[in-house]
Amino acid sequence: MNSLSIIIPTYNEEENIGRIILTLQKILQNNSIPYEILVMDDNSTDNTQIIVKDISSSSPNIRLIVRFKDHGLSQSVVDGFSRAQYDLLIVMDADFSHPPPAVIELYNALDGNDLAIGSRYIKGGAIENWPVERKILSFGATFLARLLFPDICDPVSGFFGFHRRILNVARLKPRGYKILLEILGKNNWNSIIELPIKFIEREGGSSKLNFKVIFQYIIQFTDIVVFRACHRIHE
Ligand SMILES: Nc1nc2c(ncn2[C@@H]2O[C@H](COP(=O)(O)OP(=O)(O)O)[C@@H](O)[C@H]2O)c(=O)[nH]1
Ligand SMILES: [Mg+2]
Repeated sequence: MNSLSIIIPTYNEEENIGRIILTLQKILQNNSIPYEILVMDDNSTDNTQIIVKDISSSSPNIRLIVRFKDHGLSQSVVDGFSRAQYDLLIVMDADFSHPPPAVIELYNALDGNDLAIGSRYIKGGAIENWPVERKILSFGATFLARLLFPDICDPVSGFFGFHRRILNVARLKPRGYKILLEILGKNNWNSIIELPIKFIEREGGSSKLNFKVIFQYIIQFTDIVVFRACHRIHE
């Protein structure tokens, strides 16, 4: 069995982080998958760090990494890629929007594929409990991304896995929330699979999405277009 590193970015997730780690531990143990979980925390001001430290004191494969500078979701995730030990990497949110059992499906799908995406927009996927403004924003972001990757239904999902071999960290300019698009746009990969997931809006804590993040997405999109024009990357 290949070992798996799961990367979870957090900022003030005290209502979710303990439960999501325990849920993942159970699922991974039941499936006999060797793993580590990296919690990439941007120096949360709530009890997130205390909760993770408490769990990691008895489980060394749960690792808390507190980041004091260059805060941001994508920056934290890319930092996690460098700190993770294993060759299979999965990124997911802390807030239960990404169904934990689907981690096993992504893991299995990486046997034979470079990348596996937990997809909200492929047949069978869904989004639950999003207000209409949020749906419109996501539609706009996905529409833009599909101009680059017309064959991928959800190129901006926050729930995905890949093999380290496809990653060239030096090329990435992490900003905003859509780190998957950055990976798709700036790395060479061949095979990709999308698996339907039901994205469920968080119940505990609050979303950190704001206008800055939306603006960062436009900059990121432009940067990827320029990068691809200069580097002749092919899917
Ligand atoms: N490290 C880090 N994690 C973040 C940051 N912003 C959001 N997150 C985490 O990224 C995940 C998704 O964030 P969320 O606010 O739920 O975004 P939404 O689902 O798009 O509304 C959650 O696990 C958050 O705790 C950040 O600036 N730094
Ligand atoms: Mg969320």
